[in-house]
Amino acid sequence: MSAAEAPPRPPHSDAHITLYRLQACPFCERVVRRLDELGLEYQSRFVEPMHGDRDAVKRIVGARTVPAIVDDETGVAMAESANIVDYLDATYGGGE
Ligand SMILES: N[C@@H](CCC(=O)N[C@@H](CS)C(=O)NCC(=O)O)C(=O)O
Repeated sequence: MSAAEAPPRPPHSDAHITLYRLQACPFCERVVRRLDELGLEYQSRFVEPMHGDRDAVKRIVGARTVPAIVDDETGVAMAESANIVDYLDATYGGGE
């Protein structure tokens, strides 16, 4: 099927964002709140509680802290809740 024949994909309706997070992590909840406010679907990946056991996250985003996100639609991978919220607003916030 060519791209022209493909069914239209509603903007940002697929879970192309992966959120690396921990239970009861206030920084993660901040990102979750913004994802919800923006109506973005996302997949949660709960990471190892021990910081030293988070090599997979380190490989993907360059840091072991959570939250971290990977956005397959834009190719962005990043950590730091404030930066993630800014990124989500800039990318999906509709210019508000
Ligand atoms: N400045 C970071 C702080 C994130 C943070 O401290 N996350 C905790 C979990 S709530 C963590 O990953 N701690 C392990 C570590 O600091 O290496 C942010 O805003 O995202």
